[in-house]
Amino acid sequence: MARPGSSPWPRRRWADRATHRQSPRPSNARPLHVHCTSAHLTLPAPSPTVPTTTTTFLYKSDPVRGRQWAGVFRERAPEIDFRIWPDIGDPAQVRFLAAWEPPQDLATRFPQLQVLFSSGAGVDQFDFAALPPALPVVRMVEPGIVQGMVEYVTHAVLGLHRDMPQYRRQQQQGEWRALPVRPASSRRVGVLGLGSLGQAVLEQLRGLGFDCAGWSRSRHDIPGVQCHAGPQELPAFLARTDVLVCLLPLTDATRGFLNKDLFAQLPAGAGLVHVGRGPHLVEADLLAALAVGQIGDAVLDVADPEPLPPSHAFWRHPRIQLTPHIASMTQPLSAAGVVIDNLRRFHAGEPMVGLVDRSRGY
Ligand code: NDP
Ligand code: OXD
Repeated sequence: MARPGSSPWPRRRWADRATHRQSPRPSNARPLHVHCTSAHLTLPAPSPTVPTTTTTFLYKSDPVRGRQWAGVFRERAPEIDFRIWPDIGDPAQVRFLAAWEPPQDLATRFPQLQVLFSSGAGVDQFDFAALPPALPVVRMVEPGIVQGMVEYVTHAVLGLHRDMPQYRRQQQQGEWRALPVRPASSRRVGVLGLGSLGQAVLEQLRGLGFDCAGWSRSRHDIPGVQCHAGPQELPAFLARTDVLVCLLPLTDATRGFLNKDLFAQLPAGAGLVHVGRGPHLVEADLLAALAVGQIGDAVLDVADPEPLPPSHAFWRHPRIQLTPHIASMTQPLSAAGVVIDNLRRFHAGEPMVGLVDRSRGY
């Protein structure tokens, strides 16, 4: 990891940044038409410790969003040669890559690569075995993706809490029938995964008055949330959970986690909100649990494969609400700012936010 004084990048003084911003783009640069909304951002002020022109940051994901990243880089880190795939420039200069799916030959193609950033919160799309063993991998932890997830899960939990799927079914039958209205405090919500997303979701749900619990690998202490940790505390967590939210990362340990054994430990009629990854869920087990009412209703934002084939049972199931993996999305403007902050941390030898522990897979 680069440390002050040992960096391969020549330092620039802050005054140099303004000069660089006014200089014309190099003739080989592609024109960028960025709608600049930085006035709406509350990103930290730029510091003079950003790497310099010899450093290429390559973005390999949606090019429309990439152009928004480019605008933030131009504004806040103009010393960095920001490029959007496939305009890679000199591969030997590529030190940083932000990608959803990195190229297969990443190790040989970019021999100077120093950090791989995931353009999303998950990193299960990376083949860790194909990456250089010492290459730091950083997942996306940024306020935009957190806010989107909070909105989606809150909407889903409120919908289940207020019996919206049942009213939808009644409407289709022309049935006008009121169900009891329960206070939120009597509804026990449980969140699998207490990471950046799980914790933010719980904060919102707790604010709405739900009886909240969470489960994670290691012990957490979150005010107002009953925190459970490890396999030995999973049964107690499930037994008290009326609405289960899955916000786990997909790893070897969590693949197939939402299965019949787990469903059987929930109170009968529990709701499921699944926003993790499709392979967490054993589909046949969910269908069986819905058929006998062990799961009352399910809100699924992820599937395996995506998209589901047209004949798949989930599409028309009366107790499944399906969305096409839109629970949340990385927001380019805030994400680029967070990555620039991480570059500064990397450059200063500080820990980057979202650094992945490759041995755990998340
Ligand atoms: P984090 O890495 O911040 O948190 C992961 C949490 O899961 C941690 O609390 C971790 O425990 C826990 N965990 C991991 N493995 C286990 C295990 N084997 N047993 C128990 N707990 C475990 O992830 P994020 O909160 O940022 O994101 C979570 C996931 O959400 C992503 O990986 C992605 O799959 C999904 N996602 C889905 C989106 C969508 O649109 N549907 C959008 C964005 C993300 P500990 O705290 O102890 O380490
Ligand atoms: C993510 C996602 O991981 O969108 O960011 O699923």
